Amino acid sequence: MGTASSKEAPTSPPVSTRELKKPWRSVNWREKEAILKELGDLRPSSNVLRILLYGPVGAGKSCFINSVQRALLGRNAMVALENTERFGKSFTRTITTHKLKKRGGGHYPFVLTDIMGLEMDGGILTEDIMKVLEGRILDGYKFDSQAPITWRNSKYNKNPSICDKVHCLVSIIPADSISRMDHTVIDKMKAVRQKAGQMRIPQVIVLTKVDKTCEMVNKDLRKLFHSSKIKEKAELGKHELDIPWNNIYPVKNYHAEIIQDTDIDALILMTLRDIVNFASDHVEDVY
Ligand SMILES: Nc1nc2c(ncn2[C@@H]2O[C@H](COP(=O)(O)OP(=O)(O)O)[C@@H](O)[C@H]2O)c(=O)[nH]1
Ligand SMILES: [Mg+2]
Repeated sequence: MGTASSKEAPTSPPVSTRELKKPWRSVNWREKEAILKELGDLRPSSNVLRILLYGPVGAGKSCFINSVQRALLGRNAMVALENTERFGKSFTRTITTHKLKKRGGGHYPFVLTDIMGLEMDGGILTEDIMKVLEGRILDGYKFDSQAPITWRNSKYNKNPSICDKVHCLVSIIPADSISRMDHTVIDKMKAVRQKAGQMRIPQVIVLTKVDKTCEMVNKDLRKLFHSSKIKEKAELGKHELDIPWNNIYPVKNYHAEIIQDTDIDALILMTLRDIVNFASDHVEDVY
């Protein structure tokens, strides 16, 4: 592992790859409507399932939130502000929870919580992420990279309910720069993972920017699980963060596309369905 990923490292051109005859994961690219129905029918044991997204700045957290909302609505939508590639420091400094709209009106019973990025220096403090896991930091709190929240703060939640706690922890990692991720960032992530493990919170890695990582995938997203390059990046993520192989989800986020793409939607929805189910199982098992 080399230097910074927090300051968006200069990106190398997409690398060509070996095409695996057998995909390393089998997926059904035509499942979109079935997943939408499944998510629409979901009645979790708590009013809300809270999914926390965290990772290095520029990893694609905000884009993932927007992509999820687009896939659910079947149209362009923007719920979270995205960073520009050249913008080094974390754009999001406050904790923000995004509700997700349903096509016919109303909202889904799951939310995505976005926090400040994990820069090497000046990023969110690990103590604060742990407090978020416990449901102790209310929406709108502005993170201070010099000092953790204290119980005196008006955004400190002294009595978190089930709905305030995190039910699935999602590490967002960019596939194209995973091998250049800084050790400080990885160590922060490991500390958070350990805490989440103690709380029995399920954990997932979402590997973004697969289109930037592999030219074959850039041309045809359905080649994703045939790409030796993406498999190699997923293996690296598994190794670095010690997450089970089947909890690693490569995705392409909407970033420049204005019109909807069935394959992007399918991949985002397949990922979302598993995350939501893990969160739902956790609530049933623990509370
Ligand atoms: N090519 C490509 N670019 C992406 C993808 N996801 C995010 N980006 C770009 O990466 C940059 C940072 O994304 P953003 O969501 O703001 O990162 P955040 O800091 O983690 O919230 C933006 O310029 C996005 O357009 C992806 O899957 N593919
Ligand atoms: Mg962001």
